[in-house]
Order: sequence, then C-alpha cells, then structure tokens
Amino acid sequence: MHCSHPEPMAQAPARLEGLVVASHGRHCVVESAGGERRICHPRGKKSQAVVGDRVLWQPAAPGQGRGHGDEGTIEKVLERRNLLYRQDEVRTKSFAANLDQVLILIAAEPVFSESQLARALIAAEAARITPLIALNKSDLVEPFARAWERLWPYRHMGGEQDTQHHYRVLPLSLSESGAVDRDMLMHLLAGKTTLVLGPSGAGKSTLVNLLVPGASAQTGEISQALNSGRHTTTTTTLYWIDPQRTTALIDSPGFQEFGLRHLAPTDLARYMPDIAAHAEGCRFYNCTHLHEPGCAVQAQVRDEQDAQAISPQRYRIYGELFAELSESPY
Ligand SMILES: Nc1nc2c(ncn2[C@@H]2O[C@H](COP(=O)(O)OP(=O)(O)OP(=O)(O)O)[C@@H](O)[C@H]2O)c(=O)[nH]1
Ligand SMILES: [Mg+2]
Ligand SMILES: [Zn+2]
Repeated sequence: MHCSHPEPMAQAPARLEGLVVASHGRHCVVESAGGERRICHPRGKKSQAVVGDRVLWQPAAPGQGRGHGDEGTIEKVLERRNLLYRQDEVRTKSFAANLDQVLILIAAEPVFSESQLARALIAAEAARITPLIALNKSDLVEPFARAWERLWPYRHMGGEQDTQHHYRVLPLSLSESGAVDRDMLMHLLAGKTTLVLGPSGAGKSTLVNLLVPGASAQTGEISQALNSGRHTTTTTTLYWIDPQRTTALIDSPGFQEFGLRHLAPTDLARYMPDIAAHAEGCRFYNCTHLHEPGCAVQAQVRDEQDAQAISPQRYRIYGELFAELSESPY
C-alpha cells in the first residue's frame, strides 16, 4: 500500500549517497558506496535521474518495497558536472551525466551516417565533454577502407604541423580482440567515465564485453540490427572495468536520430572546429557563413585533403543543421 503521509522526522532513515548505474524508464539501479546495487524509484516527478548521476537515496522501510526486498527511493539528484542529451521536436533524451569523455563508435558496417556523427560531436562539444571517435570492424577490409577515407576530415581537422588534431580517430577490430586494441583502449579509458555512443550494430556492447570481465552484455548479429531496425541493447548501463571502481564504461542503445534543438543556430560554428578555425576571418562579425560576402569559411570549402580545408560534406551538414535549428518549434 502506498503511504502518502510524511514520516515523523525522528523516524526518517538517513539519506545515503549513491551512483545511478542503469536506468529503465521510471526506475533506476543505484549503486551504494559499498558497491551493492538496488532498484530505486524516484520520489515524485522531479528527480529524473540518468546514468552517471550522483543521488541521495533511502532504503525502503521493511515491508514497503514492491516485492524485491532491496528497493529504495531516490530523494534528490545531486548537481551535475555535465549532461549529454539530444533533443528533437517532441522530446528530450538524456544519455548520461558526469562524463569524462564520450567514445563515438561507428563501424565499417553498417555504413555510418556522417550527419549523425557530426551531430554527436557537436552535442559533446556543447556539453564540454571530450569526444573520441573509433571506427570498428577493420577486418572487413574494403568497407573499412571506404569508411576510413570518409573520416579524413575528422582525422585531420584542426591539424597543426601535422601533429595535433582536434579529434582522435582510432581504428579497431573488436571481435578479433587483438591485445593491441585492448591495451590501447585501457590506456585511453583508465581512471575515467566514458559513455560509448553510436548507431546500432557498431559494436558498443562487444567493446564492453572485451574490457569488462563478466559483463556479458548482449550483442546482436549485424543482419538482425540492419533488417529489423531492432536494437540489441535497450537500456543504458554503467560497468566498472576494474575492481577498484575507478574506470567506467557506459553501454547505451544505438541511436538513429540525433536532434540538436537545444542549440542556437548561431552557436553551431563554435562547435564545429574546422569551421570555427576560420570564422574569425569573416568580414561581418555576425556572419552566418551561408551567403555573406567576405566569408572566410565559405572561402575554405573545397574537396581537398588539406587540414585547413572545410570538406563540402561538413559544410553541407552545417547548412542543413543551421536551417533545422532556425525553424520555429511551433
Ligand atoms: N566483423 C566484425 N564484426 C564485429 C566486430 N565487432 C563487433 N562485431 C559484430 O557486430 C554485431 C553488433 O555488435 P554489438 O556489440 O551488438 O553492437 P551494438 O553497437 O552494441 O548495437 P546495439 O546494442 O543495437 O546498439 C555483432 O554481431 C558483433 O559480433 C568487428 O570488429 N568485426
Ligand atoms: Mg549493444
Ligand atoms: Zn562567414
């Protein structure tokens, strides 16, 4: 039975701090300081917790759980360091909070959408979370070579003397689980909380299984993901790579659409490093880089493998996003 009367102060159990490690719609799994995990329900509608959130929670009083015996209530979501989310016309979808980095995982197959990749990168930049890009399935030689080529601008943008690039792009072959990949990944992830984000079938859960002993995250055949449009992973879950719980990997369901309605069109250029690199040189301080004379961005759009160039695809994506974000939401 649900009790709506406030409990007397003297009997109120202590509020404990915990970490949200999974979210299933309304309820969450909260990990206590000691490492035990239990299902918690939010108190009221306000506390919409997401994976990575630090929360204050209370164990359910004996007999008040909903049958599993180990339940609790989320009383408060503590202040977030950051929150990665997407927003389309109708709804906002939070991915995770308090992240150190986001690993955008795409693959040779299924062929990735450059527009979705660009959107995920923009969302990460806007949330001030460091993005990494990884291209998986290098064992599929020809599709991999084509995908790697398509990533040329991402591998080189912001290049200074050919050494420092804005984005790090890693080639991977996760199902072959080469020791090299594993060591390199461990090095990049150590001590951090990393959200693995990407389209369905890219290998996000395969990555989790490779690095997390005993994770047994479900993985799906490519054909299934492609043909049925089904996602193998349906909830976001945080896994610890090490027993000391210092390095975390967050598996997430594949995304198809990545709305950026929370951003202003005039802020887009700031979040696209290849465009930002030239925007200072425009004649008008409020240049939209779409049609103005003396635009230093438009002057750099060319189909050349030059780290200073802006690829025609990137410029097209910028224009499409600018138009999309300029539409009235009503
Ligand atoms: N050829 C090849 N296949 C791979 C590789 N890595 C993963 N796969 C396969 O790709 C398929 C999809 O992998 P998952 O890990 O389930 O993909 P996911 O990104 O978690 O997909 P969702 O959960 O639907 O978002 C599985 O059949 C994997 O075995 C790889 O390096 N090479
Ligand atoms: Mg998965
Ligand atoms: Zn301009």
